[in-house]
Amino acid sequence: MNNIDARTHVRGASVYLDDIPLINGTLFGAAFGSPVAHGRVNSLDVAAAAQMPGVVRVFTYKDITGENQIGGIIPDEPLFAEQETHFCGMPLAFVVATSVDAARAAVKKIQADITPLPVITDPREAQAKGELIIPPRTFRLGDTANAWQQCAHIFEGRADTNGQEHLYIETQGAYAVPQENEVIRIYSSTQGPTAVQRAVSKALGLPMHQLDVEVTRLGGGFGGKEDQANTWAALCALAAHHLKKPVKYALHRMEDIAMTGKRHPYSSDFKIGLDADLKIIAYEVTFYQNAGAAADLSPAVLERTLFHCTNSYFIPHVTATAYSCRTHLPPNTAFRGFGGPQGMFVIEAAIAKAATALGVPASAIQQQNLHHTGDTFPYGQLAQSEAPACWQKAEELYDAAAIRQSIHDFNVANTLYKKGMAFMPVCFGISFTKTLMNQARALVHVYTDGSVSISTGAVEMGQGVNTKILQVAARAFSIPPERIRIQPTSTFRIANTSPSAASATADLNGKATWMACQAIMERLKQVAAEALQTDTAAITLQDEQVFVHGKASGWDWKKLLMAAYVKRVNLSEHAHYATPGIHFDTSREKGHPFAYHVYGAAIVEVTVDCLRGTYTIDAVKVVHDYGASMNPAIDQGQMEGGIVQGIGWMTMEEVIYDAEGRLRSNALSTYKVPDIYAVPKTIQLQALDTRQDNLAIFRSKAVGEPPLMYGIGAWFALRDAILAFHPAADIPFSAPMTPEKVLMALYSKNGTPAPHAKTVDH
Ligand code: LUZ
Ligand code: MOS
Repeated sequence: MNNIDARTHVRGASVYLDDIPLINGTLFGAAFGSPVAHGRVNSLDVAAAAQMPGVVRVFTYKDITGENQIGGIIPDEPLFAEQETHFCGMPLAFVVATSVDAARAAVKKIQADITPLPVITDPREAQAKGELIIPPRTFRLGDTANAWQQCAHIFEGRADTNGQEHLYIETQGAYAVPQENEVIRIYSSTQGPTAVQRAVSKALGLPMHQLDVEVTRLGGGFGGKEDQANTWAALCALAAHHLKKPVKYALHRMEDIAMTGKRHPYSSDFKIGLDADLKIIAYEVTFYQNAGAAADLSPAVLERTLFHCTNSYFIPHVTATAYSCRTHLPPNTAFRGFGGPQGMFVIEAAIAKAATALGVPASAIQQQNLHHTGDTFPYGQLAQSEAPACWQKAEELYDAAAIRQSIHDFNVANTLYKKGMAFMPVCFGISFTKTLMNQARALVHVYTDGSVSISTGAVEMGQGVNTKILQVAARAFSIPPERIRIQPTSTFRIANTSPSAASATADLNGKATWMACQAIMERLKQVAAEALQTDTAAITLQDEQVFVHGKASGWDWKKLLMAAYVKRVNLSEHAHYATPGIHFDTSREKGHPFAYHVYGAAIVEVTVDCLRGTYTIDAVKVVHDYGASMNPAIDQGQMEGGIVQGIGWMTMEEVIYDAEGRLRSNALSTYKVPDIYAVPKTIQLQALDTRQDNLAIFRSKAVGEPPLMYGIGAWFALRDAILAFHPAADIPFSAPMTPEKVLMALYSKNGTPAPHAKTVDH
């Protein structure tokens, strides 16, 4: 079925935060962020700002009625800086005025006297100075220390991946509207309504039952609104609480880019050992995660890096250590893949390094080491592996041998253009790595007119989760989708929700919806069974509005409902789902954390212009483990979007902070994202047949995050093309592979010099 938001989207009628009709008297906020990444605040002068026309009040930490704290996993993040600033953009004050322009004009009048302190932006430097968010963690399998002796080949190296701006089309924002009796309704552009409710509750010192966080939909989240919508909601709610007036703040794009955290940059060291047959025997890896100035979700992201550090491969001896390093950048946060992609890049780099040194294609090492069902992951879970199946199907369906041959022929025939290819297998664990978060609830009401209302904790952010939940209910009740409405997500209807994240939202909330619908159906069946034994006329109502004559059978949906209602049968249900069978013991770093894994394999093809360093991504050809997709159109959209987003991260998006911790890539003029010319010319998708899992909703596997990681193949395909031009090129494992880096590698002085371009192609 179509995405249920399609009609309002194409007519511009979908309501986002900034489209909510304003209540008379609404005030507008703007934050003043620290201009100094790390510093001692000597004074903050807001007097001039307070005198500006239209300004109602300027708030600082002194106005906080609860605790000056919005940290989630670890309480280490003040809402407002007090005596010290920890990153550029850290809120120091919040101006509230009668118009957006007045608020912003007043922000410019705020004077902060801040003595700069030493700034750390590099995670390795932070680690060396003991600046860690949490103690380091190590996942172990086998015994690497003794395994190196069995290795015929050992390679070591370093790999770096940069951050990534979320660039959701809708920026962050909130609108807090006071109700009677100190209740505040907060419209928030958040993936985690409960996270917002908790953060506001703490900052304001109000119980959660006075905070109704409501979300209709987001214009994208990508992880950026899993934890970082809290700040804006807390600022607006604080002001609304003091002023008893509605307060709104929708961030400008440049504020959003400068003040919010991004994907974590990682710097990593690897050591990989193979035997003479190219079996990977041992792998040691150390990850330095750039967490930014506060924990945010970094410990959970770090954990997922460890979970995915061997990607789709079985390696008998693994030691993986990860440091979450505190720096003076905005706290980095969830981003599609959640640390997994960063871990996968490093193992792919290790394999590529080994392959080049041994003179074999990387795919020979990759394929040979894919894990099989029954192999153990370093964290103890046993694989139900589709890795070899996806790989083989991709190889056959897309004729990898022919692709390889045609690239070879092209490269022989051309001097100034070179093509390259890479295989990218993906294995992604589905479940929040924190077991307790794998729960969801659904509230289903069936009305006596036959219409159905559904509330869950799921947040629609363009991923189509509401459509999928509606499909679940339509199937459960066997009624047309038009009879069903998915309501906005609200903390007053559904409590204690996990954020819409981890690719698990449709699974968790869909299962809860199914359970609620089933419970109602059981009661309706009972009513129907009893009615069939009596005179059907006996259960009609006097009211002719309500009386429904059935056809030959005498029964339809509405009549059944009415019969149930007359018999005082409950037509509502609140169901709770918790993923069964998952557990993880962090003291041993072993367990069964994931409900299931999603697999896939991609072939990525590129062409490099060896004079300019520019390139095109020619094709991404994928075999993906969808299970029994319940909505192929939505899932295809998720795939294509994820692939392009992954390619952007790997090839062009360059987050740059200077040594003082100021963001230099703070607008779309300086931060390049994929446009229509950058997307692959061809994206081919093929589902793996008949691979399903019971813990996926209707055996339709999670599709949100895994496709992003196919984008990693673009980096390695570019490397392949560069090596075709200059076989001894010096290509640091450093992402993104921008055209500048391609050019430097093409003409790197390392090893044999680049062949001179004497002839021009015809
Ligand atoms: N968020 C989270 C996530 O809190 N825990 C996770 O395991 C996760 N995984 C992927 C994306 N977001
Ligand atoms: Mo996420 S990275 O909020 O699933």
